[in-house]
Amino acid sequence: MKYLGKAAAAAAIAAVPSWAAANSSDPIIIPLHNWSSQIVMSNLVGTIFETAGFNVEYVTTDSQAVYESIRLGDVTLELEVWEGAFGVAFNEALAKGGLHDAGDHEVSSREEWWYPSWAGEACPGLPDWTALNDCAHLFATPETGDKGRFLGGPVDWLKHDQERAEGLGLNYVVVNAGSAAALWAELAAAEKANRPILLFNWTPNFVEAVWDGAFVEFPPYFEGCKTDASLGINPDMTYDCGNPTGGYLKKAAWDGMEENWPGAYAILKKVSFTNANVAEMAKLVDIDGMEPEDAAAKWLEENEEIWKPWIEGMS
Ligand code: TMO
Repeated sequence: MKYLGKAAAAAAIAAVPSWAAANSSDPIIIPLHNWSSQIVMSNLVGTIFETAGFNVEYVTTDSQAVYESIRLGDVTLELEVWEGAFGVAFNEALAKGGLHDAGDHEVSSREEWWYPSWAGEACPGLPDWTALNDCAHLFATPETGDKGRFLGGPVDWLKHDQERAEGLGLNYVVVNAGSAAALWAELAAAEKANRPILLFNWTPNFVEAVWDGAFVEFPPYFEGCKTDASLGINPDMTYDCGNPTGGYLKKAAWDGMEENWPGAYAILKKVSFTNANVAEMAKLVDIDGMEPEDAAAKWLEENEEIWKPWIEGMS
C-alpha cells in the first residue's frame, strides 16, 4: 500500500471542508419566471451556490404554480416572492406545509396600475383613482371602444385587474400583455406618439430610471380585501382596494433544503438584496440588452463586496 505522507493526508482532508460533507450532490433546483430581475437574480444566486461547490439546475416555471412545486420538493426555492402578485399562492402553500419563509430582502415593493408623466398631464386628477372614469376616453383604443384600456402583465401574475375594475366600478377593459417586454415596448411606443397609457408596473424596476410617472392611488389595501366581498367601499365585491404599498419581497424554501444542502441553505438565508440591487438586475437586461446569464456574471463581478461574505470559508 502506498504510504500517504502526513502532509498529503492533511491536504486531502482539507480539500473536503467539514461543512461540505453533509451536503447532497443532487442539484439545487432554481425556478425562472417571466420578468428580468427574477431571472438575473436566480442566475446569480445559482452561480454563488456553484462557487461554493453545489450543483444547480434551472427550470422555467409558472410563477404561481411554483409554490406548490416547492412545497413538494420538486423545486428547491424561490428568490422573488412579491407580496402583491404571489402573497396568496405563497400563503396557500405555507398553510399546506412543505415550504417556509426564508427571509426578506431589504426591499419595499409595490405592484400597481401606473402611468407615465405625459398621461398625468392629460389627466391631472391622477394619481387619485376617482379620476380614472373621467379620463377613460384618453386611454381608450379602437379595441376598447368608449372604455379605457388598462394593459396588465402576463396572466400568470394573477393581478385580478378585471376584478378590481369591477369592484371599483371602473369603465376600463383589461388587456393582458404576453410578456414583460411587451409592457415596455408599448410604453415606448406610447411615448413616441405622445399617447396616454395606463399599464401594470412595479418597483423596484428599471422603469423608474427611464420614465417619470406614478402609481394610481386606489383605496388602500386591507386584510380581507381579496377574499371578503362585504369589506371595503363596495359591499358586494372583492378587490375594491389597491395592491399593498411597502410590500415585501421575500425568499421561500422547500422544508427539505436545509437537510439536503445545509451549506446552501445557510447562504440562502444570508441572501438579501436592496431596491437598488433589484432595479440594477432588471436594467442590465431591459435597458442594456444583456442576456440574463451575462447580466448575472457582470453583477457578481461588480458587487463582490455584497456576496463574497455570504460564502466566506466555503469556496
Ligand atoms: C411580480 N412582478 C414583479 C412582475 O409584479
